[in-house]
Amino acid sequence: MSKKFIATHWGTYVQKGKGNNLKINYWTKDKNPTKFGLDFLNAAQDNLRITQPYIRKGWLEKNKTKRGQDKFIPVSWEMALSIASDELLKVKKKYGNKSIYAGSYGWASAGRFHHAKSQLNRFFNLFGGFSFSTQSYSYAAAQTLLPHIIGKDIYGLLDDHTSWNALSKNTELIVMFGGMPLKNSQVSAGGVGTHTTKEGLKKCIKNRVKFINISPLKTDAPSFVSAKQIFIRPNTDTALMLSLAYLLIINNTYDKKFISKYTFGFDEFKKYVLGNNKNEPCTPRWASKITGISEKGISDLYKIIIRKKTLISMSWSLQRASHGEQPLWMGITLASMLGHIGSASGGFGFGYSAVNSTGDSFNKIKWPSLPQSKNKVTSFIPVARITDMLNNPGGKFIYNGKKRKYPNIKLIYWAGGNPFHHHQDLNKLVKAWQKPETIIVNEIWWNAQARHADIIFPTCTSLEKNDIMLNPRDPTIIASRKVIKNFGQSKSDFEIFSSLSKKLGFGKKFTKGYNEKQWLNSLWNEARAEGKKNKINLPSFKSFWNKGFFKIPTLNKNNIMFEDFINDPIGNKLNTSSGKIEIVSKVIKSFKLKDCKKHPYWFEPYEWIGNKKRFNLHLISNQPEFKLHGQLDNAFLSKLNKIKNREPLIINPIDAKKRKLKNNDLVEVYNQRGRMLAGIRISNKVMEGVVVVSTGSWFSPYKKEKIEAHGNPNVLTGDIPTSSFSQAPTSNTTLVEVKKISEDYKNLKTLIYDFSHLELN
Ligand SMILES: Nc1nc2c(c(=O)[nH]1)N[C@H]1C(S)=C(S)[C@@H](COP(=O)(O)OP(=O)(O)OC[C@H]3O[C@@H](n4cnc5c(=O)[nH]c(N)nc54)[C@H](O)[C@@H]3O)O[C@H]1N2
Ligand SMILES: Nc1nc2c(c(=O)[nH]1)N[C@H]1C(S)=C(S)[C@@H](COP(=O)(O)OP(=O)(O)OC[C@H]3O[C@@H](n4cnc5c(=O)[nH]c(N)nc54)[C@H](O)[C@@H]3O)O[C@H]1N2
Ligand SMILES: [Mo]
Repeated sequence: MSKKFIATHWGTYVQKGKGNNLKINYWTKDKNPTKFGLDFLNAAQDNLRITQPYIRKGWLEKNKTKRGQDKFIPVSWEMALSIASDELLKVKKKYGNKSIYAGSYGWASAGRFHHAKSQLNRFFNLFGGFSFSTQSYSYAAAQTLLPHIIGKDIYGLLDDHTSWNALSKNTELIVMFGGMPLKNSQVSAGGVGTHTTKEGLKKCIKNRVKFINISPLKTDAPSFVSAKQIFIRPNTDTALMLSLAYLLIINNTYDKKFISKYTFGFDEFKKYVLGNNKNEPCTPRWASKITGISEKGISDLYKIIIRKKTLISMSWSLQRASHGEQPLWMGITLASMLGHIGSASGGFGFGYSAVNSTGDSFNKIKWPSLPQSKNKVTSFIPVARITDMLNNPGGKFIYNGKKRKYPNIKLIYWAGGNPFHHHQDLNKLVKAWQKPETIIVNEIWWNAQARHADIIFPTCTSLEKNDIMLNPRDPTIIASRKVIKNFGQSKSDFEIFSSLSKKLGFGKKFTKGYNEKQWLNSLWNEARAEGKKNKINLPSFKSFWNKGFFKIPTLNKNNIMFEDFINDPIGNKLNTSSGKIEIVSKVIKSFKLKDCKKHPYWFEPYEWIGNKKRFNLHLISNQPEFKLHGQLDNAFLSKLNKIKNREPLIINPIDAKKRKLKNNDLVEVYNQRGRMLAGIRISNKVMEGVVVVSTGSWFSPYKKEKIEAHGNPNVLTGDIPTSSFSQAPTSNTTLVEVKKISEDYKNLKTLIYDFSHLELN
C-alpha cells in the first residue's frame, strides 16, 4: 500500500499505523524534519478542540459588553448556520457589504484547496464583497517600500534571490543583520516538502564563506556557521549602515561605477551622510553612541566588507519595528555602494532563513488556487491597522501616499488566523473588539480567537481533510490525506461556507456542484496545464494521489539576483520611476511625509534603549522554535520548553543580577501597555539591555488583575505603525521592565479561561 502523506506549514509527515496505533512520522526524504510536528496528532485530539458550534451567551441576550469573558452555549449546526446567515443578511441590508470586515489575516493550514482565507474570500465575494486588508505582518514595510526602490514586489524579490549554490562558490562574507535563525526555516507558508536551508548554509561553510552576525541575540546565527558576533541595540541597524556608508565615502572606497550606472540619487544621499543638510554627519562616533558598538568595531567591520566580496543579508524582523522601512532601504543602498549586486559574489538578501527554500533553485510556477471571484467593495486597511479601524470608523489615514478612510465595521468574520496571537497591544484590541455588532469565527481550538467570538464554527485540522500542497515557493507537491475522522462535529471551512452559502441562496455558485475530491481533481488538472507550459509533466491525478508526492526538477541554472538588470540596465531597466535602484525616491519625496523621507534616514524609534525612562529593557518577541505562532502551543515540545507553564524570558546575566533573578524564577514583565507572566532563562547569548520572549503563547488574562498568564508578548508591544508611508506593524520596538513575583500569583483566581492545556501530563 502506498504511504499517506500529511502536509503542514512545518513539513511533510507520513502516516504510521492505524486506528488506535495511528502515529505520524517523519518523511525519510526530509533530512532536517521539524520535531514539533510529531505531536500534531495529539494536539489535534486534545480536550481543547471545539467539538460543536457555540454561541456567546451575552450576544444572544443582546448584551455586547462581555466579548472575550463570556460563557458559550452549545447549539446545533442547523441553528448556528441559521443564526449566522440571518445576521449576515441583516448587516448587509442595514449597513451594506462594506461594513463587513473579512480581512482575516493568518496562516491557517497548508493545503491549496482548503486554504481558509481563499474559502472566506470566495464566500464573501459571492455574497457581494467585504472590506479587506492588504500586506502581511511578516514584511508589511518591505511590501510598501520595495516596488518604489527596486521595482519589484516582495514575492518577485524573494523568488529572485541568488541561489545558495552560486553564493557559496562566489561570496566570501555574509554580513547578517538580524541573523539567519535556522529555527525559522522550519516553516513555509503553504507547506514544506523537504527542509533545505541548513544544506544551503552548509555549502557556504564548506566553501569557507565567513559569517558575521549583527544582532542582539547570538543564537540568531546557527552555531555551525561560527559567525563573529556583533551585538547591536535593536532598531539601530540603519545608523550602523549609515556610518559604513560614511567610511566608504570619505575613504573613496565605494563602487562609483556601480552607483552611477545602476542607482539614482546618490549625491543627495551623500550630502546627508556627510552632514551637509544641517544634520550631524553619520560618523562612526555618531553611530557608536546610537548602536552601542564601539568605533573600532565599526571601523573593523568597514575594513572587512571592503576587503571581501560581501553579501548584506537582512532579516525580516528588522523592518517589523519603528521606521522599519529604513534598515531595508539602507541595506540595499549599502550593498549598492559595495557594488556586488547582480553577481554571485555578494549583493543583498532579505530573509534567507526566515522561511524554508529561499535561495533554492527550482522552477517557480504560478500554481492554480481556489478561484475567488471579484470583491465589489474597495475599502481596505493596511493589515495591522485593525484596532485603529475599529476605534475610528470613518477616520482618515494615509497609506503609500494616498489619503484613505476607515470603513465602519459592524460584522467581522475570521477564518484561519488569530489576531489575539498576532496583533500588537492586545489590551487595546480587546477593547476595540467590543465595537462590532457581531463576530463570527471558524476555529479549531478554544484559543483566545475563539473566546472572543460571538458565533463559533468548529473547524478541522489538516489531518481531517484531503488536500494538495502546491506551494509555488517549494519544489515538492504533496497529496495531503485525511488520516483521522473529523473531531467531534467539526467541519472544514469549505463545508461551513458551502452550508452558509446554501442558506443564503448561492450554494451552487459557491461549490460549483463539486465536493472536496472533485475540487482537488479540478485544481490538479489546472496544475497539469500550468506545468505543461513550464515543460513539467505532472502525472494523472490518480497516479499522483497514490504515490503521494511529485518533485519539481532542480534547475541547472543558478539564479543571481538582478543579473538581467546589471547585464543590460537599459534593456532590462527596473520598474522604478528612474529605471534604476532608487537611493532617492522622487515618488516617496512627493508624499511629503515627516516619517519617511526621500532617502534612507536615521529616525529615533518611538521607544528604545537610547532614550529609556521607566522601562529599561528592549523586548524582542521573535518567532518560536517549537511551534508556528499560536499553532501547537498546546503540543508537547512547546509545553516542555515552558518554565512553570509560562513562556521563557531570556535575559543577560548582568540584567538578571541587577533584578536578583535566578533561572526558573517566575516574573512579571510590564510596561505602560500591559503586564504578563514569564519564566526566567539566563543566558549570555542575549546582549545586556535586551530580553527575548518568543511569540505564540495563548493569550489568557487574569480578569481583575489584567495580567496575561501565559507570556504572550503582544500585551506589551505597541499598536503604532512604522510610519505613515507603509503603516506596518512594529512589534520589535518595545521597552519593558521585569520583576520577580512572589507565589501570590497563585491567588490570582480570576483567570478567564481554562489553563489545562499548559500542564504537562
Ligand atoms: N509580538 C509579535 N507579534 C507578531 C510577530 C512578531 O514577530 N512579534 N510576528 C507576526 C507575524 S510575522 C505573523 S505572520 C503573525 C502570525 O499570526 P497568525 O497567522 O494569526 O497566527 P497563527 O497562530 O498561525 O493563527 C492561525 C490560526 O488559524 C487556526 N487554523 C489553522 N488551520 C485552520 C484552518 O484550516 N481553518 C481555520 N478556520 N482555522 C485554522 C489556528 O488554530 C490558529 O488559531 O503574527 C504576527 N505577530
Ligand atoms: N519555528 C517557527 N518558524 C517561523 C515562524 C514560527 O512561528 N515558528 N514564523 C514564520 C513567520 S510568519 C515569519 S514572518 C518569519 C519571521 O522571520 P524573522 O522576522 O527574521 O524572525 P524573528 O524570529 O522575528 O527575528 C529574527 C531575529 O531578529 C533579531 N532582531 C530583532 N530586531 C532586530 C533589530 O532591530 N536589529 C537586529 N540586528 N536584529 C533584530 C532578533 O534577535 C530575532 O531573534 O519566521 C517564520 N518562521
Ligand atoms: Mo509572518
